[in-house]
Parts: sequence; C-alpha cells; structure tokens
Amino acid sequence: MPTIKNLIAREVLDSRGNPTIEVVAESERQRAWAIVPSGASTGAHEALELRDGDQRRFGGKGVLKAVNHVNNKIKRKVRGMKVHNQQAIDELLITMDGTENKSNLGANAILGVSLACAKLAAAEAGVPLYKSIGDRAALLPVPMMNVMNGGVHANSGLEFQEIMIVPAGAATFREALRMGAEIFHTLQKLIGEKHMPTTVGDEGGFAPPLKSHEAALDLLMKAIEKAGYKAGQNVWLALDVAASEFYSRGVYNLKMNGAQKKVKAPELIGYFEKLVHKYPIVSIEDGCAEDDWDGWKGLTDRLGNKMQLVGDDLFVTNPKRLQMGFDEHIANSILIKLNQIGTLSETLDVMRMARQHKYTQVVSHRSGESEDTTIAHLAVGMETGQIKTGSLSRSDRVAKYNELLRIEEELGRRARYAGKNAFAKI
Ligand code: 2PG
Ligand code: MG
Repeated sequence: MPTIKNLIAREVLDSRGNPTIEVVAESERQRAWAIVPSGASTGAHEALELRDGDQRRFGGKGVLKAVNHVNNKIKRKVRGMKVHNQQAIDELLITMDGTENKSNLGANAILGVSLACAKLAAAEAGVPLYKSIGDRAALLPVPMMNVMNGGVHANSGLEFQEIMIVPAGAATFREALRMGAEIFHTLQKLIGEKHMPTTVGDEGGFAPPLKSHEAALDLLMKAIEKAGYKAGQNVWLALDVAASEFYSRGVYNLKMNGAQKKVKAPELIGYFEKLVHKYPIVSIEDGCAEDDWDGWKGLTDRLGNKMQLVGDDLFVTNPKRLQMGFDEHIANSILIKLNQIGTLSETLDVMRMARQHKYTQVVSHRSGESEDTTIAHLAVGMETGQIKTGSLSRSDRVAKYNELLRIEEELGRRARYAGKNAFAKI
C-alpha cells in the first residue's frame, strides 16, 4: 500500500493575478499537484479562504499562512497515511482544523491537500482522476458557457453576472464545444459592429456596455442564429443572476426593462418570468439572494416546475444548507464548488445527497482559476451531466474544456454526451 511521503505547498498566481495555493503530494513513486481556485462573488456561508492580510504583500491577499500550514502542521500528520484512503485524509484535515468553516487551517490549505492526495491516489492506481472517482463513469457534461460577463466579474454595468449558452442539442461534447466557440466568435463580430469593446471579463466572456439585460440577451440570440444554430432547439440560454451582489435589506437594485429599479423579490421574480417567456432560458442560478429564503420560496413556487433553479451562494456546497433546501422545497439544482466546502470527500457526499433528492448538479469553476482541470474530472466521474467553466477564451477556462475533449476521446465508444437529458425541464 503506497503512502504519502511528502507534501509541498507554494504560493502561485491565479487567473486574476492574485496569489493562491498549489500543493504537491508525493509518494515513493508518484507525485501529483493541485491549485486551489478563488471566487469574487463569494457566498457569505462558504468555508474560509485564508489570506495573510499583510498589506505589504499582494495588497493583503498573500496565502503564506495557508502555505505554512501545509508545509508544517499538515505535512507532519499526513505523512505516512495510505494514499488511497481519501476519507481518512479528509477527516484528519477536518479534525485538525476543528472549526465549522475551516478558518483555522484555511479551506484553501485543506482543499489543496485533499485534491493533491486524490490525484496522487489516481496516479498510483494508474488511472485518470475521473475513473478513480467513478470507475464506470462515461457521461460527458453539457457545458454552460459564460459568454457575457457582468456583475462583479466585469464592468459592463449589467447586474446579471453571467449570461451563458447551453449547447445541449449537440450529439457529442466535441460538437458542443465547437458550437460554443462559433457562437462566441459570431458574438464578437456583432459587438465589434456596434463599435463596442470586445475585451473580456474574468471568465473570458464579453462585457460590452449595454443598456439592459434584454439588449444582451437579444445580441446573444442574434449571434446564435448568425452562427447557424436555433435557440431553443440546439442551443439554450442560462443565467447566473448572482443576486446576493445587488441585494440589501430586502431590496434588489438592478436594471429591469432598461431602467434602474429597487424592487422586492416578487417583482424580481415577475421580471424573470417575463424573460423566461421571451428567451429560451433553461436555468437560473442564484435568482434570489443567499439568505432570502422567502424570495427563493416564491421563485421556486413560480418557476421551479418550468426550469432549473440552481443554488450557488444559497447552498454553498454545504450539506446543512442543501438539507434546508430539500425541507423547504427550495430550488431544484445545486452548484458544486469544491472550495466552498473544502475537501473532496465532503463534496462527493453533497453530490450524492443531491442525487438522492433528484436535484440536478452543475460542477463549477470559480472566477479566479488556474491550469488545474480537476473539475472536468469531477463532472465526468460523478456523471453530473452539467458543468460551468466559463467562456471560449482564456486558457484558465478552456483548459477544462480541452480536458473534457481528451476524456471523451479516451472513453471512445463508451462516451455519452448528457445533452438535453441533463435538464429535467427542457
Ligand atoms: C459563480 C462563480 C463562478 P465566483 O458565482 O457561480 O462563475 O463566481 O467564483 O466569483 O463566486
Ligand atoms: Mg454563481
């Protein structure tokens, strides 16, 4: 039985140029690494990302404390553990930390170790990570591609954080990716024709200064058509509203029908209903704020039987919050982000829980990413059928799509594309 011989942590940069932690795990014969991502529209109930707060380095964003925790305390305890016993490794990390939100060692330190060890175990077994997660897994996810960035990810002036295309009508993942790229480039041309900048936001999507969310949706519909596809037949739309970011004390402050408005949840939901009526939107993420359970209840009652309603900031990949969702019949889907909870084992548990309750799952990147492609493996290994990992530009986003291409090819005839079946409500 191979054991963990060494852990090495270091401070590296993420896709926004902010420091993050990389962990290398070594056994006698193998080594594996993982880089932890970082959010911007972070949910209030997420596990804690430990930052140094030392203003003399990276504006306080350094992660040397987390790095030191791995290189000292954690390494001492993890050394000698069996590589394949992920559960025991993760439990040790949780116990060592001893807090509810992993604020002691830092969820970034903990996740780096958890993932590096998982990859080391896969390397020792001589299989790719997706196979060591799900031995017989062969389902390629439908990508939700964030081609229009807004909210806190870009300064477009639009509150909706993400407007995504969903090529669920493709026959294979490879074809879905091509469709996405073609639509992305057509959209680029259309924005250029309007003499607007085609520079991109944090997740590689465009962020033109449009007057309304409808204008963005119209432009995207046009791009789909011009690229030769049919919206509502082979490509659909999805939103990440990220409503917590424009919510304060019961009031949502956003552009609706082209004008800045301050509204309560029922009016916001009415606005979504209007949009859903007009555009082929199959999924809305964080339509209400993270602690607005009443708003969420109304949203689920009014739209939950028509479409996918994804809880991101709402559930934060946390079993307790997800259980509240089941109990109150709130949302019908969960966004899965490893660093919201902090270990692979806990993430897999939440995913199993969601499956049992027939909530769909979308494995997700963070707005601050890296060359690490773990989430592609997680989506296939757990056969979630959906992934969101940004636009069709910038290597931190495209790296995940490229990894999915490799996995699809490796699976050969066994590979299946989740397609429309991934969405209970298409
Ligand atoms: C989200 C994510 C990823 P962030 O809100 O879904 O798109 O953004 O990582 O900034 O929380
Ligand atoms: Mg989100």
